[in-house]
Amino acid sequence: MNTSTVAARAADVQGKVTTFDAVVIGAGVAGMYQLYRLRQQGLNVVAIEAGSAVGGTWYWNRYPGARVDSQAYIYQYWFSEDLAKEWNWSERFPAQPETEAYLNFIADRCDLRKDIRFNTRVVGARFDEATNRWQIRTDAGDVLDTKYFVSCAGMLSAPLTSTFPGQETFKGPIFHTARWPKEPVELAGKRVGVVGTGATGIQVIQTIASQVGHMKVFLRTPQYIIPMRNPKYADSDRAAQKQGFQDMRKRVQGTFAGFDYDFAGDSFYDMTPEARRELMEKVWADGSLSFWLTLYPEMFTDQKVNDEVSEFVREKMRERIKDPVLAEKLIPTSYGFGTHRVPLETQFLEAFLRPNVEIVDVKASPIVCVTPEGVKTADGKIHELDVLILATGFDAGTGALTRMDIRGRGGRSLTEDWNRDIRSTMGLMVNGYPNLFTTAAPLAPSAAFCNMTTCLQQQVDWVTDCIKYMESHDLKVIEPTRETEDKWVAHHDEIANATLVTKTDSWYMGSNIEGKPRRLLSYIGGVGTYRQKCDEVTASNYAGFNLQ
Ligand code: NA7
Repeated sequence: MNTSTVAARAADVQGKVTTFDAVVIGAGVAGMYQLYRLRQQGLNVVAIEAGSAVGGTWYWNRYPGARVDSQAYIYQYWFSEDLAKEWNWSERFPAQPETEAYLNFIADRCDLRKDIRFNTRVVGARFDEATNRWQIRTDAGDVLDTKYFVSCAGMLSAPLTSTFPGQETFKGPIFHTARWPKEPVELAGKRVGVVGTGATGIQVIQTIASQVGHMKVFLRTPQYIIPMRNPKYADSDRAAQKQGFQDMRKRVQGTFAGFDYDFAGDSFYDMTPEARRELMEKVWADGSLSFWLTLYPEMFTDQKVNDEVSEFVREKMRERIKDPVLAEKLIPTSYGFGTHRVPLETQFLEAFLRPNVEIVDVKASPIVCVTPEGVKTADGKIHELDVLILATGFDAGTGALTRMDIRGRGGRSLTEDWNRDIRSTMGLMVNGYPNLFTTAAPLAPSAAFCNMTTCLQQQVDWVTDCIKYMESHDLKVIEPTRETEDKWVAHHDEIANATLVTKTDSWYMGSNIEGKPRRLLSYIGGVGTYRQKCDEVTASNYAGFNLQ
């Protein structure tokens, strides 16, 4: 052991050292389930959670209008039919408080909280090659010594809170949407600025437009949108969902994006323009992400197909925005429909018809800084505000892990590795980091092209099976070989680079972060295909992985 390792270990053990079989980061959808599954296996496991309660995304993102874009009956756990039968969703796309309440219900019923350390953040972790164990450091100064280290830290959990210089000088409050306070925020009558019109900004803007005094929306890139159809559920709907639990559980596992709907098998080129129009109208009327994820697979790869669908959506948007100047600002033309996340919305465009809502075109005149009075744009103008809302997004996929100091073999740093090149083996493990399992990490569908609950549960199940195998075979270490990882990265890139998604700038490509290596974060080969590939690895007793 060299001197720096000795020093690092000595520093590590200043806090209290506790030994575990497995440490899970996060108590959101994935972390809660991972804790449950490993505990069920008889392992001594703890989950570390930065928030004061369970929920992950649904704990942090409590901004006005926060709502899930997956239908409630597929945004749930599948491990217990009894629990599913007890829970009653109120509507098709529930708002944040209801989803958070559901996750609390699961935590209660599975008695999860006793094994979760809340208000605690993992700050670093080091793999000790002498013992084949991880030492994980928390901001409480404690050290957790563990064989297995499972990250359920989330894909969109590292918010970009310090977006602009001068934020600290602003006289009013600044809220990033993913750090929205639990206490009510008074917006009535206030001059409110909103930066960002992604899925989050859209939900905020459409919700607060009628409450605020005046709103300035700092808009850089307009979005294709789909109007959400969100009926309340009747008892008969809920009964049918409960009845269909097992079928639905199977169904979501095999579709392209982990939803219940899938491509219908219609090929664009086999259909007449009239038939295509009819299909688009029909799917559009569903008011869900099915318009994005079921029309034609070619929409993601073929410019002509994408152009036709994009124009259809633009036409739908133009019907709602008659003013040509406003239409030009709000309707996208510079990229294709569906080449990054498509938000569902409710009266979002209509918010801009209100006299108290104004667009500041920050493509033409970018934001330079925040001043005590408000936001300064490149044209020299200061936009005076009382409250500033940042819906500016996340360091997606990698940020949750690279913001920690994770050290693998030879002290190598995951932050440095991923700052150079974002790689993983099926999004589940990384060569050089033995016994570290990652959910919602790059190069798996769970990084963006999936109904998250489907993919997170599949990944947790894979990790759980792998750990079970390790324990039953008395193994100490598992790690994908470099060659296996190279093959997965090449496979991922081949599929990704054949799509139009890689041509559009967004967090999907990491391009919202300056200097982030460009690679599609999400595996786009389909959830069903991905599951099959993961299952093959399990069935082969982890061929392509070093086991000791
Ligand atoms: P997104 O989708 O990354 O959106 C961030 C928005 O913030 C987007 O409109 C950005 O414009 C805008 N932005 C970011 N920085 C700036 C600056 N400097 N100036 C102007 N505008 C800026 O984050 P969301 O939270 O909406 O959604 C993330 C995911 O959460 C979503 O996809 C769902 O899966 C749930 P840009 O497009 O970069 O021009």
